[in-house]
Amino acid sequence: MKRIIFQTLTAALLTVTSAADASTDPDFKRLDTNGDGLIAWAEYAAKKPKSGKIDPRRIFDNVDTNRDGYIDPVEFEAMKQRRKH
Ligand SMILES: [Ca+2]
Ligand SMILES: [Ca+2]
Repeated sequence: MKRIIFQTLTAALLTVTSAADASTDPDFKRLDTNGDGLIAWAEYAAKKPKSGKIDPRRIFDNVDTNRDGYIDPVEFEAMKQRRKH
């Protein structure tokens, strides 16, 4: 019984640690519609963020710097940082 509680606590702590980035960002959450912590192209396209005349696919590929087809919280945060400058 105690072992199960310990494992649950460990899992909860790991979740808190990994959430200390853009995954808590309301903009990220808005785009991550299925809540798996990654923004897929389908999720991004469905929301069609305001991007002027720029092709949203190009924006997505720009943000997805490791080219795995998903925008993760680190990539999202890096994109926001770039936009500030
Ligand atoms: Ca998702
Ligand atoms: Ca990526």
